[in-house]
Amino acid sequence: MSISTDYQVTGMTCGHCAASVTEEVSKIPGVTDVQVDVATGRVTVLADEPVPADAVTAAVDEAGYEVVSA
Ligand SMILES: [Cu+2]
Repeated sequence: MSISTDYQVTGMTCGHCAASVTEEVSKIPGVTDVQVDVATGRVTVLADEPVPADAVTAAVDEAGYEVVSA
């Protein structure tokens, strides 16, 4: 079963930003796919187990951006 959760992220401006966020969020256990829409700042996290929002927030922060809402 795949769980899909959307997050709103600020600061992303290009494909490199999207790649950085994808790389960091993909490291979270259980995450199977990450889809980033730079234009809207929407990050969709697909996982096969519940992923704590704190973990996603921390990973996005690690990439250099900020989650503004989940
Ligand atoms: Cu960029």
